Amino acid sequence: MTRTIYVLNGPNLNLLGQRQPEIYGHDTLKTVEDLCRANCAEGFDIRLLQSNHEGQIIDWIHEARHAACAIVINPAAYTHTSVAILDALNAFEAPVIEVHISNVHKREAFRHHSYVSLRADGVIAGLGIEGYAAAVRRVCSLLG
Ligand code: DHK
Repeated sequence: MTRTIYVLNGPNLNLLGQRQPEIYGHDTLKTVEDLCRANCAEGFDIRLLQSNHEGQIIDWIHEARHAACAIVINPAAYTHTSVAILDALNAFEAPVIEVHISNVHKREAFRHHSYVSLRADGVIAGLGIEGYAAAVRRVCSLLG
């Protein structure tokens, strides 16, 4: 049976490829989806989702409790603000990998803290969209 990796994306990532390309690059979320799928091992698939709404992301994390074998999440700005997303991830019992397209540590001080990192099994920042591919590969190797 195919195992599904949820690839969750937070606010403004629907504009990937259009907003601040000097920071986030020119590729779109569709390219991210294709890249993630191409990096899945046999027996795995991905479900890529994006929302600008915190509650929707929390609902998807709850859904993932019974529907996903792992979560790859770029919470975008919610990384730095959302105790609620952290709490939802703490109720998810399989691997969680946190991804940031940009190197958040090289940017404003408010981006240096992540609530999600308190739960994440791995954190990737600054690899551009290749960070998603690395996260998917890591999940597949962790879960065999
Ligand atoms: C994306 C965002 O939208 C920012 O709010 C984060 C993250 C960084 C990224 O690099 O993917 O601070």
